[in-house]
Amino acid sequence: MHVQLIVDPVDSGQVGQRMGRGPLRFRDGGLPEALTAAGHTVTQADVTPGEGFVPEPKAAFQIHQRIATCVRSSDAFPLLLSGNCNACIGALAGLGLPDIGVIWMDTHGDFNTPDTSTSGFFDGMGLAAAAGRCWGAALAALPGFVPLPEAQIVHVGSRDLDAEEARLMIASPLALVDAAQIQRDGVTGALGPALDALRKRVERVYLHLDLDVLDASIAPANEFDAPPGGLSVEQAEAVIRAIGARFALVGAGLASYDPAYDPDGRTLAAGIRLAEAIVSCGE
Ligand SMILES: [Mn+2]
Repeated sequence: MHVQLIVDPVDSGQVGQRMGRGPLRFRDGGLPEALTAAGHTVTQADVTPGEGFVPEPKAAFQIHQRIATCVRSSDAFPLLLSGNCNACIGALAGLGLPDIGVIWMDTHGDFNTPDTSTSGFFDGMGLAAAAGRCWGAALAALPGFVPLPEAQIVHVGSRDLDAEEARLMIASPLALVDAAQIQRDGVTGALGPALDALRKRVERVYLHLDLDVLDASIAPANEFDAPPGGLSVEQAEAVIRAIGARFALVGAGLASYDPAYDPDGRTLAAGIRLAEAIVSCGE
């Protein structure tokens, strides 16, 4: 497999801070070497927002456009390393596929809108924006971007949804397979029916992996204290295998990793292992 690592070291419009350090840690901490040792060829592209004072949403839309250009200009498998989850929008725009499914592995919903967010955290709206629920005018100006039909989304591993966000997700046609379901029924039992239903709609999928879907006792990802009951690395691998068994995986992203919360490198090692599993399932 030929892999294009797209390195987006940005968190909330800031370069190389907090979760923006995660992509650099993966890049410099062994991910390219691990993929090469597994027999893949790896090229790398770096993206950053524009110079000068850039408001946070504008920085995000600039990044989306640059990621989309990277994806579009290469036939390699795009593996996006990003500080924020909303960078997925750039990858989807670059792929430019209206009939793509998205598997979104995340403790959080990322399904707030400006009208439901109590924190004001822009990145808590990433999946809602990808689905066209907000930021419509800015996204309409992003070449290649098509709002993602919500019936083509499977959200996996949630254990910390905001109340209003949860109401939106439950009312949406997206499939919601939370961490408690996975711990109760296993990956195959909990996730299999949702993936089978998605397979009736689409053949190709993009996988978004927020590292905080893993249990913090195994792999601490960032400062947002995730409740217990998260996925093990083996369960996350089983999710990836279940996807690979059904779909053509056309791209993936790892996000929300702040190395400051990972002093002994357990999350780094887990992320590298999961990236290897992802690439081995790539189209
Ligand atoms: Mn997220």
